[in-house]
Amino acid sequence: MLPTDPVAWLRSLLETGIRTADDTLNETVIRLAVTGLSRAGKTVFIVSMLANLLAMGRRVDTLPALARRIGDGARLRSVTRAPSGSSTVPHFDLDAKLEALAGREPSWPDRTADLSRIALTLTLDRSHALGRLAGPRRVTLEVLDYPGEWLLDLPMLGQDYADWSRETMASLSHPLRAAEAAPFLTWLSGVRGSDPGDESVARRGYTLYREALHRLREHGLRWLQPGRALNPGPRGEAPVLFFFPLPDASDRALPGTLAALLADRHAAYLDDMRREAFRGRLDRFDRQIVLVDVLGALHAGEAAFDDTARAIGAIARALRRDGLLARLLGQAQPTHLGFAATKADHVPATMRPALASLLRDLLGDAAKGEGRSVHAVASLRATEDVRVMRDGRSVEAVSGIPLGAEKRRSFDPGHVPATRPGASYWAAPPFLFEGFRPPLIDLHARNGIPHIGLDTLLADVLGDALA
Ligand SMILES: Nc1nc2c(ncn2[C@@H]2O[C@H](COP(=O)(O)OP(=O)(O)OP(=O)(O)O)[C@@H](O)[C@H]2O)c(=O)[nH]1
Ligand SMILES: [Mg+2]
Repeated sequence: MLPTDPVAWLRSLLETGIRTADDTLNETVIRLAVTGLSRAGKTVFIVSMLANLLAMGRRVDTLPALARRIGDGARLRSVTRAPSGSSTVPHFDLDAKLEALAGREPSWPDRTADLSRIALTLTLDRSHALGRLAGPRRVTLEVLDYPGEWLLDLPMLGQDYADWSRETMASLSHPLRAAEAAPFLTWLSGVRGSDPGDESVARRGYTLYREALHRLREHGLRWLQPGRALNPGPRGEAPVLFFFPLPDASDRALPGTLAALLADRHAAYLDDMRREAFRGRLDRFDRQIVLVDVLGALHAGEAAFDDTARAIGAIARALRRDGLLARLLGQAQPTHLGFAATKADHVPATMRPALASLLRDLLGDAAKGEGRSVHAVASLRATEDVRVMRDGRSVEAVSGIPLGAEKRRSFDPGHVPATRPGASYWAAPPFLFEGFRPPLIDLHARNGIPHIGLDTLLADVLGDALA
């Protein structure tokens, strides 16, 4: 049959040919960064994504939207674990995490303490005749996991010590922060930047400041810098960390003073982070997924919610094409950026569109544009949707086994606002957020892992590279 539009046909044939030649020469590598503040759900997301991709390779229909996306242009032959080669980054131990989740007493993964990496290889049959001659295509998907606390070091890269001190002292004046940081602030009132640069003073101030950060994290606050004070990583608490903000930090501290000592430490910390944590690791990625625990923040109250909103705003700005990362590290902007509110199984299906909409509202312009999408997901669905009575009316709710309990219970979590909530929302009874026991999954998750919306998110972020 003759093509109806020969020019378009010729163009598509040429494009196919070019793509095929490209694919033949290159085994494609996709680097996917899964980022998010601490406890956002990164590790669980990675476990679920990998287990579900491996199950999809075994023909289990566990990621239908992604399978549909791939089915149009190519067919998935297999999904296997790629050898870790000579990577210097520690290996992400998927098996150990799956064993813990699939155990008799299923348990969630521990807090992540260091960067780790894992890769899968997807082998795809080409759908078009020209491509089939060239044989199957191999796409290696590389994923990095790391402690969420480190992400907030990103906005620090754009500030000097005086700027950072000013900003940090201003946020410590917020009542909740001031109360939790009281021992540090009281001690600080007896200290001047012009005091001699004494190591033991630096150490004492750092210890008190770090303790304040730990208490604030327990309150659900997320704007906590520097990240390594909370999670020092495998190298431990090195002296480069021993700094804290000063109320009278200035751009021109005299040599030998405490202010100069702390400014030097701060500069060395940023330098170390650029070299060790970001360059060559978090900076060279093609695709990015940003996870946000919006529901946990709603539950933690207005101060924690505002804090999370501020943190994700700063991170989204850093990730812009002209943003901080690009300027500081010469990094190319990822082509696809997916934002997701996690743990969406804590609310019934009818509320999930509002959850995605709330995240979209918090992100503003960062979520707009080509290749950007916003979702509500549960990486590991621990609940079912049910109906309960509220004020004499039947309403949708969820049911699951609370952590530490044996029996399933129903929860009516409350309302999720579709846009950033105002004073009346915070005055109403708080949003209920209970930890649930992970669901029972088969050993090694051979049949995949129950989730909500992971397939749509992956189709948006990775689909074009696999189709
Ligand atoms: N019900 C439910 N809980 C989840 C889900 N994902 C994460 N969680 C909960 O959130 C906690 C944190 O998840 P992680 O994946 O460990 O979070 P993280 O972002 O890796 O945290 P850090 O390593 O501390 O930065 C888990 O221990 C679970 O209690 C989900 O899909 N459903
Ligand atoms: Mg983690």
